[in-house]
Amino acid sequence: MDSSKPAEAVKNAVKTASGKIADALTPEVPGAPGSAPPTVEEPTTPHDPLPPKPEQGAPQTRTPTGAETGAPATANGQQGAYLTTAQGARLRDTDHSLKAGPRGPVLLQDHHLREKITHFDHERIPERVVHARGAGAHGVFTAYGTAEAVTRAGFLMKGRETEVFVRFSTVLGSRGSADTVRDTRGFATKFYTDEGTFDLVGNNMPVFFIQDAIKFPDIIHAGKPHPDREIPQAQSAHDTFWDFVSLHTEAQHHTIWNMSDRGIPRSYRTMEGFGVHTFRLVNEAGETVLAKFHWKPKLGVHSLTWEEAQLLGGMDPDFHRRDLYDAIEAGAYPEWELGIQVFPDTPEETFAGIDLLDPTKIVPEELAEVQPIGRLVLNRTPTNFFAETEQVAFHLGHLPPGIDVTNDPLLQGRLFSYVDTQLTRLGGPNFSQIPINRPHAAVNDMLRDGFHQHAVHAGVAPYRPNSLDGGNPFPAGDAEHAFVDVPVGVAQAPKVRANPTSFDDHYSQVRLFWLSMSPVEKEHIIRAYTFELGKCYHQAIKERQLQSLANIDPVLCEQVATGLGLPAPQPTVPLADVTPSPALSQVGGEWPSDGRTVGIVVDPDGDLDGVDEVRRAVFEAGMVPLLIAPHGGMVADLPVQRTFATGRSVEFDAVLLAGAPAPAPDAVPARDDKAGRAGAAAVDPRVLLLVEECWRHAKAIGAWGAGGTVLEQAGVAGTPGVVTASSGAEALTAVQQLMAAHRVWERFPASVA
Ligand code: HDE
Repeated sequence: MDSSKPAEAVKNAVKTASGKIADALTPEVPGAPGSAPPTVEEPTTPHDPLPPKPEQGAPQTRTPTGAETGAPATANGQQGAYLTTAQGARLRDTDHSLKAGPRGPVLLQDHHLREKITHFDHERIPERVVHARGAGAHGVFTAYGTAEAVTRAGFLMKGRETEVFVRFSTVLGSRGSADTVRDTRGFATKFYTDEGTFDLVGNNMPVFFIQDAIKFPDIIHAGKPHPDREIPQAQSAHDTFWDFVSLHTEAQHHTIWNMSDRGIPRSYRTMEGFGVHTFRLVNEAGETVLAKFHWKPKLGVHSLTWEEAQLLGGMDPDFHRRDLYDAIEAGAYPEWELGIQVFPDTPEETFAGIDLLDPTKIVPEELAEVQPIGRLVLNRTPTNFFAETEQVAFHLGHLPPGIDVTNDPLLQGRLFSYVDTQLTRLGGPNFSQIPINRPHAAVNDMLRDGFHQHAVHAGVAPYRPNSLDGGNPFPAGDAEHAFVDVPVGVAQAPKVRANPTSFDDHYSQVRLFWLSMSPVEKEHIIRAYTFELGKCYHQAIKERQLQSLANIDPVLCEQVATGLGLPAPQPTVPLADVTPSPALSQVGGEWPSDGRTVGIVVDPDGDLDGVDEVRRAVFEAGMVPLLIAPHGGMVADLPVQRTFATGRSVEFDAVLLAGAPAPAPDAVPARDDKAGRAGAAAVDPRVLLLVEECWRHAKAIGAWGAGGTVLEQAGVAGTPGVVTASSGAEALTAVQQLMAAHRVWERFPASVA
């Protein structure tokens, strides 16, 4: 049987679904599990495994040494129609242990029972120490060729296409924690180049908490839950975090990024990414430059509001994961441009007075332009989360010829850490042979044996020099594009545990960041500090952090102090005279709305033809329509995705009201707390709540027909970003225009300038 096609039995079962329903489900809202709709009856006719969903990708079937096998990606997993043991013996029963009679004891000889349970007992591996919670996707990187002058890396040559796997993550939380917590996000990219794998292991913030890797355990121990009670999970709003960052003031720059809207992204698709460290690039002629890597999202940088983030933590803890996979499934492929800031490779390793080896500093884009060098498109979701996202192993030392490291002490420590952690996490030294980590370049190392060795090495001489294997493997030279360790000079210096004095400035760029924010972004930062410090138990820690805020900006300090009910201290260092960098603000631009979600409130007695038209128009506009109705299933011919009970405003980027639905039978507080406003209202109170929340989260709202009544009842008609239109098409057009700015910013009145 051809394993790429579903069995006849399944196809026939699908065909029996009513034509009417099948038609109504087209185009489909993303997220259906499985590649074919299930039948009510359990399928019993044997057939090969169903194919993966169309949008699912998998690691290429390469040998452990990087050779293409030509086998389909599905060969990575299961095959054949029948249940077997791990050794391939077909089994007739997996529901009953082998017993001495139906009521007798279980027999030790039951090899199937033992194999099944033993394997299950060992299904878990240690989660990542940091970045445990994440989501990955496959994609392709296409180079513009604009980096050819500065690097010999083959994958950056014009038009070159390279397969990639990207894993996004939060830092602090455990594997099962919520996606929308306030935290830094990881942005790690594995480029499978034909000159060896390149891992760009970055974050969504361009600076880091510490200047030296030796302090990484300290900042992480401070940020993780308290060791006695193991709370709070996945957040920095607690005493140990603020204790550390207020004593260790080089962390203040990264901390203000976390307190800004960058700490609560709307989507992985709306995050910038940064390599953070300065790298050294080397071209064919052996000339070098220093460079910083940037990822720029096509959809612009966009964040949640704090209340949205908190509600989502309960409503949909998988919000970012779902968003990433739904977007790919819907064909709204997440996209970024890779760019570099290029600096001359001078002995001082500074640019415009900024120490390029200090990872707590940025170089403002206004001083060194970010030059685009290629485009990343994520176009396939993983087929198996564990095999791909959990087992992918990144390492800063995975460098292709043309890209080298610098002496940034944070980077240097990371070069040690990543392999070391995989030894425990992935159970031995052969993790690069796991399918997702297999290089797409020929591998001929002299590493042998070890746990989980998949390669079958031939020959007798895994050493150099040798004559017994004919001298193989041979060292490569420039002509063979060997990796170059750039021969940078190392200054004569005493061996010390010390930083250069240029690392001592802990406040000027924090102030630069603050002054670069728009008023509404400043309000959010004040709110975040006030919230987080307000959650701390000890006043001494709050006072100490207020001192840092005073050294950043008096307005910031006073506003937070007011919220905490504490006096605002005076600065202990002179306030830096800095030039703001408008590029740091995420407000003010216009971006495409690809893959955004539009909630459509449906009244079963309302304009259903209009709803159908709008639903299709939303799809055509590259967005995802989610119908919200009083009950699940279908409303006439329309499939319902959310009910007033299951839906919540925070799932939608914009909302359209196609009617004014009367209170549904479950609109009683005893059944649904959200119906708390039940009473005299003619409209279901959950719909009013939805509109109120969308309004205060500054989302675009549109209505037509009876939908206008809802706007009136919610008291928002005629306010900025609220559209009353004569048809669904008109409402959608207006709402989509508003969505380009991400939010209706004028709805947030700012009290600080
Ligand atoms: Fe990491 N980091 N890190 N980190 N990091 C890990 O490696 C470490 C740092 C980053 O999706 C670990 O495989 C040290 C900066 C990402 O699999 C570990 C230091 C930046 C990911 C580790 C840093 C990062 C990690 C844990 C201080 C942004 C997730 C599991 C010098 C530029 C990768 C693992 C993925 C993961 C060590 C600091 C990004 C323990 C010692 C700075 C995106 O090895």
